[in-house]
Amino acid sequence: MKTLLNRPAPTAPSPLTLRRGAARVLLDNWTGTSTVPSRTLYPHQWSWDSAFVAIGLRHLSARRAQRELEALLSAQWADGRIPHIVFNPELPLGAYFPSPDFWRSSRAGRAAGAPATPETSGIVQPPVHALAAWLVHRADPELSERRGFLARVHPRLVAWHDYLLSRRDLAGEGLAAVVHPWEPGMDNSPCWDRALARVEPADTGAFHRADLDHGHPADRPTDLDYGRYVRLATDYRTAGYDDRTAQHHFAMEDPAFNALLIVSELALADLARHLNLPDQPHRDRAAALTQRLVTRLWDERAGQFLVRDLTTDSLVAERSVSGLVPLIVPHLPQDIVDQLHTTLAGEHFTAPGTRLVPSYDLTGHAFAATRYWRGPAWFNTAWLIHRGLRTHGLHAQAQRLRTGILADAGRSDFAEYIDPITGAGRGARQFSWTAALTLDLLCAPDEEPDS
Ligand code: 2M8
Repeated sequence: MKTLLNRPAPTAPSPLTLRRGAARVLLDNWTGTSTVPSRTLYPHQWSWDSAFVAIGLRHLSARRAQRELEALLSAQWADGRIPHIVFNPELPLGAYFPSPDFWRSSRAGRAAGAPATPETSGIVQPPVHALAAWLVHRADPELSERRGFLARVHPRLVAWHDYLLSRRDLAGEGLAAVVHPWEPGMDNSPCWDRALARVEPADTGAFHRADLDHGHPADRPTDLDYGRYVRLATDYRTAGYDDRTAQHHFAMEDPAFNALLIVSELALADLARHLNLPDQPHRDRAAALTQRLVTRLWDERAGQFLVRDLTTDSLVAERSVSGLVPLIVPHLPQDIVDQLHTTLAGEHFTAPGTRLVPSYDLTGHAFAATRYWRGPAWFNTAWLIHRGLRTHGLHAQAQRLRTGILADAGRSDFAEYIDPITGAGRGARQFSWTAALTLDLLCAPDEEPDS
């Protein structure tokens, strides 16, 4: 297998062509109030997609980027959760599965605080939003001030983090837990396999997988996976989406999810300072979370973070990109930064076909080059790791990754993900976060991450 070092530098279209192409994707995927991840596969608004989209959109229109986040936050539940999907009521139910009539948020989730409208899902996704809000503000502080953007989003983002650190601290150990494989955003990662094996799948004949109308079955999760996703979501719905009473049969502490919470907590500190509110509580919280992340999820032998399964209270011995994303946390111990860097550059994550980071260990028993989060390399995790490398002063490595991201985005028509062996684009094309994060790398090449 070729290594990162002897692979020739990828070529990218000119920055202007790339920039125009990325802007076109974001314009085409804008619905009037927010951006869909893909017109075909994902025709509603997704939570962490919107945060990534806002980070890119700010370079085209800071106003639109603000509206993207505001639209998402307007669907926030009274308990603080930001739902992972906000449904567009104008689309037919069959446009995506699970549809609004599956989640039934306004009825089933009423006691937990779901809004009467719009209809949403009942689960969450990684908390990238405060980071996005701060970056969007910085793109045009004057507009932000004039529209009262930060003052309006700040309390909602605080409520969101409060939800994660109270209702979702299922172990009582100071980290947020995810209760469905869709929550960490890495749906069919091998990290969930053992925990999912304990879940009785729902009858796959009882639902129609709209994803297979657009995506190739060889790329997508299997029917068995879907049976289990549906079972877990159905059980949560039956419990009224109420974390105080729900019995969670899937409960995991995910490194990337919690790392993003830390970075977003630091962004909240910046927001608070700007609004003349106390910022120290946010910094204290970020410090406590960082300490818990290290204590509970760092694995010295693996040289990376691992997922913790709360049912067995043990670390899951699978290497996924989620365990490298914490590089984005500014105040990690230096030896951990060094080891993460070594792991990133080693055999598990150095792919022959791309400079992007595979979603799962290339040498792992469950590696599958085209199947979604079981191997393919994704642009959002590459962007996060790029930011992490810069955070820790690893500028040459960041620059290499940046070149790779731009080249792959351009030649794949902004694909959803890349086959790490062949380098071929896979999944949806004109995918929004690929375009948005490409735009961000082109337009903010020197923006220093806060620390
Ligand atoms: C994928 O997840 C959805 C379910 O939420 C799906 O497979 O239908 C994941 O890649 C997730 O991270 C992403 O937010 C979503 C929309 O792009 O698609």
